[in-house]
Amino acid sequence: MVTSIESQLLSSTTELRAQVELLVNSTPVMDAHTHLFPLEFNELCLWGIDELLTYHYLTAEALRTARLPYEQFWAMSKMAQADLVWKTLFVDNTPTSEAAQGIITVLDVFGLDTRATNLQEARAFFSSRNVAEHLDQVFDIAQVSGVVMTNNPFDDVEDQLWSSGISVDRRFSSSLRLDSLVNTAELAVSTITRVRKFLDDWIQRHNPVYMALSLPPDFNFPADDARDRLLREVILPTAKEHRLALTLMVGARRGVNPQLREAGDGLGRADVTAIERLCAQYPDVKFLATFLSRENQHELCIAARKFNNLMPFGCWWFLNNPSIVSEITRERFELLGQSFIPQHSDARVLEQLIYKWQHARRQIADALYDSYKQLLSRGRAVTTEEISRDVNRLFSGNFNDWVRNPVYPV
Ligand code: FIX
Ligand code: ZN
Repeated sequence: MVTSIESQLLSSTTELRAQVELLVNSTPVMDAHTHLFPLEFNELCLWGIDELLTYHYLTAEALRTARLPYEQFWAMSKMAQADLVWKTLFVDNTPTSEAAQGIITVLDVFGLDTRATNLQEARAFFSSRNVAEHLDQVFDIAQVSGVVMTNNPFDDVEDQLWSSGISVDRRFSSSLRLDSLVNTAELAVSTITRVRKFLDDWIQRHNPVYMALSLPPDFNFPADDARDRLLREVILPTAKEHRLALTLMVGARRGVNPQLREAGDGLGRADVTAIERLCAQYPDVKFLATFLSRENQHELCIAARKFNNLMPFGCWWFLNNPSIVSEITRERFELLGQSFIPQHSDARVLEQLIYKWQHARRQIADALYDSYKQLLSRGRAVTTEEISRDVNRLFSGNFNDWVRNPVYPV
């Protein structure tokens, strides 16, 4: 018997809310940008309470309150640093920040004491884990089907690991990160040819899902500088030739306070028209773009409306706070329908997948529910199948389609 469409329509807001929550919380997500590595990458695979607490988001916060010089903090062992962060942010103060609440979410998921006065219980728990099983469980809890790594082709440690013939966990896709190439000074013409050959080989060997580059707020295109030349003569031709999307992460101001090391970067408002010009000049390259400044978010949506080779993704780094994620996600639904990638985790430590996705799903579910409720009030109800289609598109479909298919069918 065929059920009529009317009988499937979610015309009660209670039922609608329940279906949205169910689907948003149970649909697997493809995490488009992380700094995670699989177990095969040995010490590059970070997990456990000491890594979680020494995450740069938290060291920056702890060092605002803890009364000790930066150098003294960096001279401490990782465990001593983690103890200090715990005492400062979780014992002596209330962990209200997003990064601190993330730790609470992780501890709670594993049934650990969120009000502990020290890290004894948490350390005992994590060291009792079988790492491979733990990794599976984290992916399972976070409902993450796969993650994209950030691979630096010029990193010796990574290079040695790749060369040792490891077979990488299939849930981890590689990406070709080009920051160290772009940050090197002038390149001679002969070097350009060599670099192209080097990238071609790397791509052939490691099959990345995209090429990526982070850019400062003053990024301009076109420009009379070495970066422009690299883009035109190396990066964009390579993207075209290998049919690889190019991910641009714009607005990071590196080393604003170098004493804070990895935690010392800041942000700045960028010029979205530079990305528009790239999209216009390279219509056969697909761009994924994320901007770090809150002030650039609306402009990015409008640029994406003008160029269908531009895919906005994620609420990056300093934007990854519930209030801002909520605002940006709602703005994107209003301007782009479902043609964007709402979030990526940027996780560096395995268990961050749990909190970053749990917190993001909360905001995405609320924004999606409000959109459907508004639609209902205007005279159109949705079905469970439609919600499922939309969530799948947002959580994996848009990304998979973007990185697998060229702009125009050939
Ligand atoms: O450039 C990037 O990929 C940034 O995400 C990182 O550099 C940054 O340190 C980070 O972890 C942000 O979440
Ligand atoms: Zn990142």
